[in-house]
Amino acid sequence: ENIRSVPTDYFYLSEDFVSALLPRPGKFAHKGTNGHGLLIAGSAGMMGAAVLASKAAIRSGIGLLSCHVPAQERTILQTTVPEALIGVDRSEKCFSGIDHLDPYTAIAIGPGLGKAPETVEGIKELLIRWKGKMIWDADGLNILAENKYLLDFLPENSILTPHPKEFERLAGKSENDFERLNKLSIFANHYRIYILLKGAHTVIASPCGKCWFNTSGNPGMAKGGMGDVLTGVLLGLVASGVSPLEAVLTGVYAHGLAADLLATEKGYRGICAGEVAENLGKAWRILE
Ligand code: NPW
Ligand code: AMP
Ligand code: MG
Repeated sequence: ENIRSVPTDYFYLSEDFVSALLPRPGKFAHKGTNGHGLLIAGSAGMMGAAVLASKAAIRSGIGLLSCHVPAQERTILQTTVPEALIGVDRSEKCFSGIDHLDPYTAIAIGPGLGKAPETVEGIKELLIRWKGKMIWDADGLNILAENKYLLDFLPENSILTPHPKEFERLAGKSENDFERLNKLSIFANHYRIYILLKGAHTVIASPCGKCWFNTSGNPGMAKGGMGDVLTGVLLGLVASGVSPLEAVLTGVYAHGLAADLLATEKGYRGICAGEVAENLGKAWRILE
């Protein structure tokens, strides 16, 4: 009886609804008007996560993408994602902080980041200085979960993308799906954020008490790196000027749709995260 609840409306995402929501690029758009996203991701041994998120971001409408990576790992990204600009950290092996934030229209942080003490300090400093659009995933979320007071510093309308384990770290254990769903709405409402509980039917909770269940995606996505791709999609959308609400609804659906289209060619077993990122264009083509 000590569990609060917030009034919540539940919806399913349909292709028509998502397609109608997706803003069309303007004819006179150029890379300067399409936003400049910053991805803070990767650490020694987990640079794949940064590569996957970058590949997805550059296929989701962003004008420019900068990746902030540990100094000794820069070549991996520079060679696999030539479209991305690279900024290097003072630390050789992990994120420890970033000097200039002015050029960016949105920041995504977390995939493959690790939880080194200097990374935790870097995140604390970032949260004090950055009040703009943000997407949080993976170790970014795990660091928030281990330092819960930081949640109060999240910019309003930030997007958090936990899988069930990451959500448990943030919000504690749930007895059942109903309790988990209720906690999700409370979390979104309390911190004034969008929070996506990833899974076979990803749930998107908004700060104003609405929840959407995604209908795209397939079991072939139950593989490492799929969530890192979603982070890139969301960065691409938000950095290019799509509102956080429209970005979460269209991004989650498009991510699943790209995997569905790929599965029709290669089967559930045959698809992988990198190919989903590369296949995003087919999903955008349908939705645009
Ligand atoms: P179990 O086993 O059921 O108790 P972690 P991670 C649970 C990076 N990556 N439903 C499940 O727990 C990420 O970006 C790098 C229910 C599972 O064992 C992170 O920075 C890659 N439970 C870092 O690795 C590619 C679910 O969570 C546990 C669930 C660690 O991220 C891979 C794992 O969660 C990866 O993306 C579900 N739907 N999903 C690279 N190539 O560089 C997950 N669980 O301990 O947070 O580890 O998600 O692998
Ligand atoms: P992560 O655990 O962070 O790598 O994220 C996994 C991604 O794959 C999320 O976007 C999930 O919604 C998606 N996913 C995982 N398993 C399934 C499934 N069985 N059906 C549909 N989507 C899935
Ligand atoms: Mg993940």
